[in-house]
Amino acid sequence: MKLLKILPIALVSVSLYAITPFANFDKNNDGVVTEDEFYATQGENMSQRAEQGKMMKNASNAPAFTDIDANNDGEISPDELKDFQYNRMMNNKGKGTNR
Ligand SMILES: [Ca+2]
Ligand SMILES: [Ca+2]
Repeated sequence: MKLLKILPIALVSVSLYAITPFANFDKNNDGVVTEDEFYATQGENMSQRAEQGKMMKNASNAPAFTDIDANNDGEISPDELKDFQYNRMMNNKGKGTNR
């Protein structure tokens, strides 16, 4: 039953970004996420998981700020985050890992 071992990893990598709400990223509540806020939140998520003893197998898969900032204005809007999370979910479902 290899599937049982693979599944939790897939769930973790999806949940990390699919479930993190915009408000978690937007530390100062100004309605946009800056690069600093983005990486600060990402760092918190990763260190939390490291503390729980789950090393980040998917750390290298972590999205870059520029992946989410679709219009390259240096800020992530709620829509940009939503689109990114949606696309990521679709990619995970449809293609799986094809590296
Ligand atoms: Ca902000
Ligand atoms: Ca933007």
